[in-house]
Amino acid sequence: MPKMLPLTPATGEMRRPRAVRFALSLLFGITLLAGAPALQAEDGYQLWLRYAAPGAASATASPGISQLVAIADSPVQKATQHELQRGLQALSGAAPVGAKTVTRAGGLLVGTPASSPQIARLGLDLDGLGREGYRIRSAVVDGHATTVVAANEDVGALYGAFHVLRLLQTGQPLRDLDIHETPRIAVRVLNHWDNLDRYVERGYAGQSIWDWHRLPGWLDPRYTDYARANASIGINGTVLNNVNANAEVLTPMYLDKVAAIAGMLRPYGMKVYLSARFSAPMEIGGLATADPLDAGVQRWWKTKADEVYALNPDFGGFLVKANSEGQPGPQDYGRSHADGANMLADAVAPHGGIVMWRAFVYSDEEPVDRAKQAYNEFVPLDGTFRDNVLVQVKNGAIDFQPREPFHPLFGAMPKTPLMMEFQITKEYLGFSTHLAYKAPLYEEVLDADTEVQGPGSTVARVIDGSLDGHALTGIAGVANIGSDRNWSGSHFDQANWYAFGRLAWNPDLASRDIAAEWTRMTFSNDPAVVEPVVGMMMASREAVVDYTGALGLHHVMGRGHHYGPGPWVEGGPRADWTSVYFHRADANGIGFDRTRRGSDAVSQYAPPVAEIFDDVARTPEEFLLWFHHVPWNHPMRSGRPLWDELVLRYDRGVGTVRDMRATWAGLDGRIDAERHAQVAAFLAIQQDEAQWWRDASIAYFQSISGLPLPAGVAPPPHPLGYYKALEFPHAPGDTQ
Ligand code: GCV
Repeated sequence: MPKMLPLTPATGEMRRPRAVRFALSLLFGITLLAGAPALQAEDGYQLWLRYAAPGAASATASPGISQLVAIADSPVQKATQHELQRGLQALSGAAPVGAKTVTRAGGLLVGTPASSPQIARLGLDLDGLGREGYRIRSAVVDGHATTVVAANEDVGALYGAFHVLRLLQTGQPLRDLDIHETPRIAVRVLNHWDNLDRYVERGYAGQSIWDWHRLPGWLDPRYTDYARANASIGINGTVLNNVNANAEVLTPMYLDKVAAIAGMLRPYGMKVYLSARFSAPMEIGGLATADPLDAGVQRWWKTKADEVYALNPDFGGFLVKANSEGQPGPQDYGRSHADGANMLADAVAPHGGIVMWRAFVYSDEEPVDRAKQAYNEFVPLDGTFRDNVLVQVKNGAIDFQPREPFHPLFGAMPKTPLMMEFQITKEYLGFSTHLAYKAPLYEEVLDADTEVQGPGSTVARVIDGSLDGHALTGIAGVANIGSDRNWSGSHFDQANWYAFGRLAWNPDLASRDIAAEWTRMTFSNDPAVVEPVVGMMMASREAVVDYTGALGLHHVMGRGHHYGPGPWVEGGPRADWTSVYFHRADANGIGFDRTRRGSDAVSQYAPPVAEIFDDVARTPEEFLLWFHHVPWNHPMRSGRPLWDELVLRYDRGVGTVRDMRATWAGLDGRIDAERHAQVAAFLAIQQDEAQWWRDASIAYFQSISGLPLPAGVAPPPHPLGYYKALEFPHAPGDTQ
């Protein structure tokens, strides 16, 4: 056995004897605290990595850990060891090292066969785990019951270490384990819509965490905590800047700053990517064109890529928003999206980089339904992209609405790897003050069946590459992270970051299980907390759908800032930025006819799905007004006419928020006061705003339908004009 060292902070490494440089052993007494720990003020900074003792119920279930052997030579190994040291030390609470449990308790051995002779001797089968996978196995090592975390590469061991910490935090026993984990999707990235002046587009959590002005001289320790949090859920990359990109990020001054951030994220298995502005060769390169078929432009990008990689050898690649919402792109020169993507792909290919080319494109000059445009533009290009290009597709065809049917591109481009783009930030689900747990939304889309190759051709199988045999696979989440102390603007919005990472690793996980796991680590393992909190979370997204507009209504929010209701929004620069374009309400009925008799968007889906969406009787009611224009008295499955059903959904949404608020109030004393108070205050805001959405929407749609409210339903307290006159010139997150 390697020599035992006392439990010391990370700085103790300096004094390690040379003989044990490759392997550090630490003695831990993990006596999980009996009973609920005393509640301490918490500000949410620790996220789900609080490493609070899981409580009495769990203490007996876990044998604890007496000894840690974690290799600590490479930066990734050091990060792993630091995290284990930090986690195990915190989880041991106030128990003295050498407490009774220590002598009989097991150990933890973490590493790879290459870095640990002990792991090599175990001869565990690590085939199929790849670079990032790991195995956790209960074994007897040198006569001691041991939990072994073994991987082919250091980063796999890091992920495995976080898995063990998760088991401990959630009070699960470390015995009889034989866990194999590999990520189902290769590129698991956050997309920061962060500008270089630290303004975050659609950000509701303060400024950008990237302190560009002080970089590279000041390396905020927060970057390490960011990387720890991401690694703990398997996120392996981040796009630092907004897709509405500023070319300056590609200048030498900023590339130095980018390399400094990359250096802090690298030990946690994270790569850095940049959003590239297509016209950069003109704006910062002095060229007269950005035409992707121009030899000078191609040379410029190759040289730029060489410069980026010289500073940052494992740079991930570029993300591009082109010819969308005013951004420059290849179509400015009569070229296709494939021409543009391939030019950039050729520039990064020699360095192993990739290009993530967004399919979020639409033009108001295009007379067809906005929901059809991405499909129309991209499907003809299938098979023409380079091997290192991923086409990044939003989960739905409009724009991160509280509910959308899955994007028809999924399954329609079998020769091209499509990556998923989810929004973690809540542009359309109440910013950071509304409690809306988005994992059920993600799950609904991932589980949706495209039927392109028969039943079971789920969106998850499109993006994990298994349906069409792609090895390059990806998923992106538009980050909700900012400079706020609690990272995400609200405590519950941390759950959306967490859930995104967990589903990116394994799209088959259930949103309820993820909610329970997160709640245990973030708040408490006490069932009297876990059950009600998970209940609130699981009801929350549907509540938002209900009070903002159910039954397939979409894009009915305030103009520009997207804060609050705006079903009356019309006119302005383009029709497809208005609400009336999408709900099409008139005296006879409501909804967008996307059937074969209407815009025919249904035909972009595989025939079995198209048949269902085309048939008003078979379309799921949650998508009714997405695909059909129906009369106000359309009979619903409840037996009620559509108008009554819609009104009752608004009321139901407000009612769910009222219930969530009462549930949370009942948790007073079981959650630390600081976090409890902020959540309570935000729920009060949410209740007021849910009521506002409900009142304003009913006032507007009643002015169109001319119908009375169902019996017992309260009329909106103000006339429609009152709601229409409200203005919010400084609402956060708007486009600059
Ligand atoms: C980054 C929506 C948002 C924009 C965003 C755009 C996109 O339109 O409102 O802020 O721009 O989507 O995804 O590119």
